[in-house]
Amino acid sequence: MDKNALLQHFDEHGFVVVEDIFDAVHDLQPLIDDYRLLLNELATLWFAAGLIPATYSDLPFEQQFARIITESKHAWYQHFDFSLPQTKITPETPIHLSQPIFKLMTHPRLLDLVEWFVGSEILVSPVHHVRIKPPEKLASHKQGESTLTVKTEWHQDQGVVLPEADETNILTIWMPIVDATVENGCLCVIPGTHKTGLITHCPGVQTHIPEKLLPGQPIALPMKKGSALFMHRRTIHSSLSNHSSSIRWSFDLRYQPIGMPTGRPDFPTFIARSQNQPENVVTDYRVWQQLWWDTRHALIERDKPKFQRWDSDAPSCA
Ligand SMILES: O=C(O)CCC(=O)C(=O)O
Ligand SMILES: [Fe+2]
Repeated sequence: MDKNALLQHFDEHGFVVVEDIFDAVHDLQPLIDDYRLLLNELATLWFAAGLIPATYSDLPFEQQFARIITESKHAWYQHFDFSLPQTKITPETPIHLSQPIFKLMTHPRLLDLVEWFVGSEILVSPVHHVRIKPPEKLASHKQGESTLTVKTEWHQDQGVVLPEADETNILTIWMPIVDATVENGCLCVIPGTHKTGLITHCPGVQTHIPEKLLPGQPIALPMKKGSALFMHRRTIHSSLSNHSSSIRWSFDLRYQPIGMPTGRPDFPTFIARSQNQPENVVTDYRVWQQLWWDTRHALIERDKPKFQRWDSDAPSCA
């Protein structure tokens, strides 16, 4: 798709999928290997501590992953994420800040595309996650673990940051690390909803838009590994449950112009590309790592930092 067609699709529908951005061998395999290593390190520790019955190292990676996380008697998810949780941060809160993740976030082909939407001054927003969804049939007793490990309710990404960022052009990028299908829990979007305003979200286990307030017909968006979804901050979206027998995992990133609020002021940002201040572009993943470690330290002493704008008194949430 050329630039004009791509931007036109985005303006009209509020999202666009671009295929073959990431090469399976050069771009995604190092990331998968990084997570395989992490999984094996954790499995060894958890097995020794009696938290899992086996390390399952003879299984293919995605099945090993599914078995370990669904059998773990342990809060497993935060060990894999590259962002901090929104509550209860301690000096031991795990966060996985690896070079392959940094390389993904600063991938030149991805940033070339991001530049079309955000402009040449590109800041990496701290609202980013790995989502690891075990098969629902294995995972039913673990639903409370994290909202990032189960199906996602309807929302607008603008609805899960603070109002300070309402005018910030925050672009969501979502990319699957395995082919995302209707069976394993791909994303769903309601085309054109970026043209509506911000809709009331209700608090709950997940901050969500109640079904009765959904304007329009959703479509499922199956996507190939190597592709990425570019999505407007007001496009309403959700994801399906994972009914397959393997994990469905994905990364979601956010980019925005430098100098605008992120909507999560307690979390760190870095400059990924800039013509105006090239000297401030972060190219070493250890700088990014240190930013998050410093943030974790700063948040230990604090009461719960504020991330949500909604309260449950809204009439439509009743
Ligand atoms: O992967 C999912 O389940 C939801 C992703 C999402 O909501 C996002 O990336 O903004
Ligand atoms: Fe989202």
